[in-house]
Amino acid sequence: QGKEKWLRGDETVWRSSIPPLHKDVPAITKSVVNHVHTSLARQAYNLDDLGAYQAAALSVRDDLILNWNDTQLHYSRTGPKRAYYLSLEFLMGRTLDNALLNLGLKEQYSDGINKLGFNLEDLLEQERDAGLGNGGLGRLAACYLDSSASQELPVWGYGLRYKYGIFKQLIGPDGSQLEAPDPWLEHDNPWELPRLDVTYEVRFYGHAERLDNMKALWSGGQEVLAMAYDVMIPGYDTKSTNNLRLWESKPKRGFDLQSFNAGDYERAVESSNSAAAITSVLYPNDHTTFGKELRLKQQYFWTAASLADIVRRFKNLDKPLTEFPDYVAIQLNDTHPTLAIPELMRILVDEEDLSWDTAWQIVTNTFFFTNHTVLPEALEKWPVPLMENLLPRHMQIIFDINMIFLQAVEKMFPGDREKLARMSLIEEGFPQNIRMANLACIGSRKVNGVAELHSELVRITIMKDFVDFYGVSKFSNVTNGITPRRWLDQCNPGLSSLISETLGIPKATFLKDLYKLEGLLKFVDDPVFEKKWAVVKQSNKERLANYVENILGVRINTNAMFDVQIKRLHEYKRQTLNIMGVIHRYLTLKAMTPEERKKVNPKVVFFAGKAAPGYYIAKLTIRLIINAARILNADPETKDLLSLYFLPDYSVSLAEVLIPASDISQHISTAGTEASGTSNMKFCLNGGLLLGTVDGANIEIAEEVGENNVFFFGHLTPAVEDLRYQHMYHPVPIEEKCPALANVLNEISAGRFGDGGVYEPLLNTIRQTDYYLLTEDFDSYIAALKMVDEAYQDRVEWIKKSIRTTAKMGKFSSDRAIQDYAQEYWNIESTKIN
Ligand code: T68
Repeated sequence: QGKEKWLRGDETVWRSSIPPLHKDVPAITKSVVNHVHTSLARQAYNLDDLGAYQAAALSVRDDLILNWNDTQLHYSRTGPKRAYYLSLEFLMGRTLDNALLNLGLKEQYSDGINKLGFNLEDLLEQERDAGLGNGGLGRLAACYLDSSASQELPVWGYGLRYKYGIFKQLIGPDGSQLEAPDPWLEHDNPWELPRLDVTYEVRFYGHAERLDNMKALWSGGQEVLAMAYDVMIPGYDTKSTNNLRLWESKPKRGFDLQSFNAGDYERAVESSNSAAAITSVLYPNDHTTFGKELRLKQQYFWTAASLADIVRRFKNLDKPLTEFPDYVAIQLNDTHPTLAIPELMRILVDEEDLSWDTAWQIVTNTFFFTNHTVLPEALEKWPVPLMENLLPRHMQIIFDINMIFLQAVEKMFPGDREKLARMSLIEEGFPQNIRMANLACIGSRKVNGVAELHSELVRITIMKDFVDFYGVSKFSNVTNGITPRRWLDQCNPGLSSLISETLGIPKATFLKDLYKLEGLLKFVDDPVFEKKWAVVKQSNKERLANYVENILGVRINTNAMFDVQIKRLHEYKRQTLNIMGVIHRYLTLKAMTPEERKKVNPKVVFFAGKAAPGYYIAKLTIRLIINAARILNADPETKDLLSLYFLPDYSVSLAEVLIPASDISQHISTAGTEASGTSNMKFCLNGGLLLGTVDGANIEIAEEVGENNVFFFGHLTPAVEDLRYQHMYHPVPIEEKCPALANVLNEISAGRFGDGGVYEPLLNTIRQTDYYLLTEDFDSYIAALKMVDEAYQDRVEWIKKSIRTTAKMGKFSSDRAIQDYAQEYWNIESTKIN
């Protein structure tokens, strides 16, 4: 280094010509105006907010690119071990605000934009969310990228560049969810760099011919092209800027000229259409698998392109392949990228001519696997005939891995046929299925869950046999985290400033070391501080009220308690429990005298979240919420005391408005079903209290903040199995088991919230098997809600709880989580970029 020969031309000319970063207001306005004129071909007289946003974004992008260049050059020169985060979902949300905060340029841009006659906050609203994910799993990936860059760790993300992200949710006249496409790239995306020169060919179908030494030759079939788009990921308060590489599918050749010339246009474009289809849309299902060929195509397309890219980068280091795991760690975000395991085997054995055993040694030292759920319906399985047809070579490799593995199992547990059947990569049946979690487990060095309870459930349920075989040390825990840059400073600047001013430290100090928030505990009893704390919450409630007024046209009472449940709609998350609780509250209010009502705390209940388009019961739940809201919000006797809103089209950006405004939020899954949850952490970081079950990360939050600062209810995990058994084999009528809930169901049936018949299928899930145990938890849920009401009456004590909660959120920074992965799993180190 330093002594290297300069590659091209005059080094001093090159170096002195690199543009500077835009750090002061004059440089910023100059750069923005430059982009208005030259990139957009517009001028002051015809510039609107969208154009001004685009010019500002292009200007910020210039800075990101310079930092990105330096970071990537540094890593290519020094060749450190790198980690790769393979995720089918990256739920990034908006970028401009985050980039400005991470670069430390927000104030300067705000001033500059003002000078040009615009308002930065308005421009920020012009940006579309990058919604390339369903929920927690995808947002977690985005938080981890922010933390990796902020901690100056050499980590790249790999994913797909879907043309359409998560669908846009509309509400029909009858209150039901409708879906529309999400054309998020319509206005061009300034945050990505198309890499026309970074392409790989990916094969599907064809024929695999076995050769000697467990090798094979895979040929024929269809080939498509993967082209890279790079998304810059700026670290906070550092030059370090990482990369998220997203693949787009393209036809290898434009179209089939022969058919075209023969006049068969349809046929000519057919294959190019089928290539483009691979990355056209994000599958909107969380927690269910359908075995659809296009989804498997997505998974292979993405893992094949990513691995080809990773192997090529490794080869630039000029090291023997046996050292691959010393330079590369690959984290599998759920089982979606599990095909990377047989794909790396294929590359090493078939293309690089390594022995099977050497290759397997490399593979099992490279991969790490994160599980995000123990729900049986969410565990990925692929039909053998589908795999055989689409990826014939991978099917052979999976069979070979399985054969060798089962021999080892048989050796350790001779004669245990049932164990063998459970551990096999192949589930018997018609057709046979491939168990992706089993493959991910045996192909990885370590397996982790996402919260303590969940990791324990992984060990004692879905991975029990594997724990017996490998020993428990392969199975550990990394509790999820969230980035405090977006989920405190960006979404709640008022609170962030108050904390900084109170602790007497710059924001950067606690945004980089969230444990610093503990300093707030000293001020819990300071009435002046408490007052300021309450003022911030109040202004966030006003901001939400303005948002609601904008989209629903109604003004909500910001003196009421704000109660929020926002997450994907799912039976296990029990939005139904919440809505039944709301209706119960309504019926109770109706039965009160006006005198009694005067003592009641006003409350506004918010829901938001999308249902998978094919998930009938979840969609019915939305419909019930919306139709109940229509009745409640129009009832003159009660509407000032209880109102209900379903905010459509939940997104990262909407979460950023809702979370800081919440007094209490609900995380009420049946015990043992929510692996972690991450919005629970976001609410608490913003001083919202938590009403929840003893599940997922709720437990660890309570450990941190103390049980007297959270509202827990419901049965515990060990009881759940037993209760379900009782419901199956010794059912007790709901009228006996839980009269309060029975009454609510009857009112719905009777048509109090519109045609009762519509809701029967939903109500019957509760009346019949009640798999998620609403009848078991309803009474204690209502009791917990009552405790929340009582606690809210003592506003000063509530504020103290709120401060204590925020103060103890240090553990839940994704910086802590990513350091766990870096040290305990990947073995990578931070480096300063100059
Ligand atoms: C979530 N999982 C967990 N899955 O439910 C949540 N699944 O408890 C946890 O906090 C979070 O992951 C992060 O660990 C999901 O969000 C999906 O979205 C999903 C998508 C496709 C297929 C299966």
